[in-house]
Amino acid sequence: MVRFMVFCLLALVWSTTEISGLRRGDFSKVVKFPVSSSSQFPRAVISKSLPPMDEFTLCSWLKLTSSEEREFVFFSYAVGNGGDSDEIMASVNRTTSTTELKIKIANQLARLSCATFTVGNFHKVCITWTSVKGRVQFYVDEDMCSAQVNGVAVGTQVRNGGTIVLGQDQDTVGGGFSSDQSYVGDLTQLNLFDELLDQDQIRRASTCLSKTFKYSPCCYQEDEISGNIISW
Ligand SMILES: *[C@@H]1O[C@H](CO)[C@@H](O)[C@H](O)[C@H]1NC(C)=O
Ligand SMILES: [Ca+2]
Repeated sequence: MVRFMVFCLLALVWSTTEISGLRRGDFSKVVKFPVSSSSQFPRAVISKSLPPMDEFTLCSWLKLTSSEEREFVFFSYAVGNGGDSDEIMASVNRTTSTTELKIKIANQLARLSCATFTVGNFHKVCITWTSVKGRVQFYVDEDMCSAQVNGVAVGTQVRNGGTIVLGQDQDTVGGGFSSDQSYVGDLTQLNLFDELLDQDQIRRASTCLSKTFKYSPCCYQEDEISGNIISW
């Protein structure tokens, strides 16, 4: 068990590394995003094309290690050519009084303040969206964060063929980064499903069902489910 944990805690620092074929059990368990003032660094690009999606569930373990009051973008997927073409952008936004989770889908924003998300600890964050009524739900650890948000990108589809970047916001496809939106901390087990997971499935999606390691990012269990689009 100890060896397994050590293996899990091995970390890599990426700058402009291309990550291909993320799979469960890969060496690259945790990506560390150190503090940087460069607008280019740190970031990681996943070479993976997404299908068009009219609903999705995005889950990731996040440990934000900065208490700066600003936005920290952990996932961005951009399609098209130029402009602020956020097809999907997910972030944590900290202020003195709140920590909110944000997602932009087709450039439309949903945000929710989630008291259970704290700096310096690993949390499993899941965000679901469906084009039906444009409903967005945020989950931290095993619980849904208060109310759902409606009216986000109603009746639209997330387009295929874009580029996924972890740890930075793309204002253009594969570029347009800014240091004041960069993610600072650890990120692991990012899973993307082109389906709307329900509460029970959310619990099983990269959730450590093992009691001992409940809030550790490294505890795969038999009945855990992983993303059919991105599986880490
Ligand atoms: C962060 O949250 C605050 C408070 O809700 C808000 O005023 C601010 O615009 C947000 N920043 C971003 C980048 O969304
Ligand atoms: Ca930006």
